[in-house]
Amino acid sequence: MKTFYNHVHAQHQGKVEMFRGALVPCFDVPARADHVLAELQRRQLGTVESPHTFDDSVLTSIHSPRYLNFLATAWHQWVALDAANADRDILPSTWPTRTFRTDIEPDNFAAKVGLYSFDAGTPFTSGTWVAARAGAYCALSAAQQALSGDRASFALSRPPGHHAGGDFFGGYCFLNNAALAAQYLRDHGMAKVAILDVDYHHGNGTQAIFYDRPDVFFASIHGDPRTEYPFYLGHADEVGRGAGLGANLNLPLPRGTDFSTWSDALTTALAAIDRFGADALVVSLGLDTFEGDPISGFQLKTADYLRLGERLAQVGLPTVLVFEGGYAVQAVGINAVNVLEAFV
Ligand code: Q9C
Ligand code: ZN
Repeated sequence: MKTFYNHVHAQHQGKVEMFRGALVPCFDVPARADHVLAELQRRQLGTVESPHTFDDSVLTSIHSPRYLNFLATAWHQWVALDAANADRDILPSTWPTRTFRTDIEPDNFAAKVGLYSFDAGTPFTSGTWVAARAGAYCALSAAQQALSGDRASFALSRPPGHHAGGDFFGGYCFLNNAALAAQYLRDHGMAKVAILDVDYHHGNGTQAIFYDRPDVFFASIHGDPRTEYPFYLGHADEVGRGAGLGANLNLPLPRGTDFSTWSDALTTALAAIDRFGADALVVSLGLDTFEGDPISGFQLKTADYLRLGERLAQVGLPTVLVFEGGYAVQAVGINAVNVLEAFV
């Protein structure tokens, strides 16, 4: 199994995020990816490569040109406001909620940041664009590998992607790596692609991107949005729209859910993916379902990730695994590589 590793992920290093009225240290730290890489190397699981690069047209297959232009220029705009901003991260503080217009991009920088985001937990830093773009290239390279016949490939990158929509960032995510991989598979001969999102948090960005489409099935197992982030999407009655009706499956579970219940939801999701008849599978591989995760509420144990890897392999499809959340830094490497090792 090939791993495409984002060698510049540490250039995205947020300082603080807003939590209960205070700025607290970021949970998406570079050490997360470092631990996964170290564990892959310790177990000598396949090869680790740098991603290939891709044309901008590949990014615009999922993200709007004005959003990509914002991401590419945001840091420069921020420092141009005040040279002292170079020492501070960009953090959104105002948003266009219901009744506001989103068709006009404001000139004001803070207003632009709000237009293209949905929370105050996702700092944009000097290296965010470079890191996020290289991460997208990792997911695309892994998709290429699947097209060339590899049974499984892994995109090891941060920042994660599944909360990012076509034109917004949030939930620590900027570019939707899993969506880009799925679209790349679609554009290169795979007629039907399934995305399985096993991150603790609902993949609102991925769902929104494909909600109207019949060719990409999205299934997600996650904390119930009535109590869990991202709160405003991920309910069981969201089943797709228009031509996409029936191609979206949400399986929300209560805080405290353990592997036996979680595993039943996985059975449901995999059965639905089988009925859909996908040609390839993209997995949004979040490890924040772990019992020791500091910001999540499921109770999966380290050995359970071996069972997950076995179940994913049993689907029998070319599979692209994309690293998402997982904030128990000491365990995330072992847990992620348990999935991968059991798969191969
Ligand atoms: N104080 C992913 O797992 N808010 N994103 C958490 C913690 C945001 C998680 C609040 C969580 C986003 C990719
Ligand atoms: Zn998550």
